[in-house]
Amino acid sequence: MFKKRIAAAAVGLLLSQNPVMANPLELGEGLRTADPSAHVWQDGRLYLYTSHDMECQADFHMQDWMAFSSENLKDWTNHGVILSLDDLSWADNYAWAPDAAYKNGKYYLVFPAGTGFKDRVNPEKSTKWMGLGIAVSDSPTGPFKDAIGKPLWTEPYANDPSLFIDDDGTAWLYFHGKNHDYYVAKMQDDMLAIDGDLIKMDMGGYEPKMEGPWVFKRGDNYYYTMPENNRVLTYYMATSPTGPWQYQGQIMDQEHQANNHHSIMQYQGQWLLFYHRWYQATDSDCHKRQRHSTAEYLYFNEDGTIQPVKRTDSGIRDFADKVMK
Ligand code: FUB
Repeated sequence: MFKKRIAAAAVGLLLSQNPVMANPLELGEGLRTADPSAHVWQDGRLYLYTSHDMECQADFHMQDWMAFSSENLKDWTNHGVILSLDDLSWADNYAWAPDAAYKNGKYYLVFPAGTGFKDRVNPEKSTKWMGLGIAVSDSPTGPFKDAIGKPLWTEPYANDPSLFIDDDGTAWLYFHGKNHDYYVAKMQDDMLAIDGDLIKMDMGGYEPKMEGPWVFKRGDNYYYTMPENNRVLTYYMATSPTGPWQYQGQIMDQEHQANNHHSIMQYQGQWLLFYHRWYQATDSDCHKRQRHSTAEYLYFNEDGTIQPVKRTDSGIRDFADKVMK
């Protein structure tokens, strides 16, 4: 495992020298990443925590999680694999969308993982289960260690965590599950368990199917954003991290009848949307669309609502000139 991590990091470091600066992000040639979760930490760099798709994967049987960082959003450092299913005693599949947080002087990676098999032809035969784990490190790029050696809970099924630290230091854990999509858990201060029960949120009467929630705060407004029906990025607003939420509509439309997964954050005063796109891979034997991390600028209206974002090829390639002048 150690050798695998070093090799992945070394290959990525070499490939991150590529001068092309556009979508998809130049995270490493031949590397398929998805579900980018972006954060800026104390050192002023922007960190991306991603899922890691296997080359030409037939289903989402991913094995590990990766991290990347950049200062100018043009030159990316590949920090390699930061946690793998091999490091877990309780899951052997579905290394899906991670998120990260900094609290108590430590970095936390919250991640979904699971067991069993999803039978897409005969769903009644499926044995797939997923839960959320919490890993900790003194470094933003790991290696991360499973902090409790088990999932945070086993029921209900949970996937796609979003860990939001509020201004008062409270950590809120949002996720998507089966029929439990609009719940949030308050984390204990030590981040090793949830504090109390899952809290059902008031979504203002509109609760469509969704994946990958992402929560952030801007001014006095909280934003609950998500790929509605797994495809179209939409959002709600509230004045508290637990709602009541008010639906606001679309941020980004769908592409290719395929999933999207995103994060929204502010870096150097500029708001950014990180997400993934399905590109026809030209450097691959399977000649099918594979997922790659991408980014766009994101803007707000005066009333705090979000302006719709279009997918572009140029992405944030002029970030250094435009924002860092
Ligand atoms: O990457 C695996 C899964 O696909 C994620 O958990 C979902 O959000 C979708 O992006």
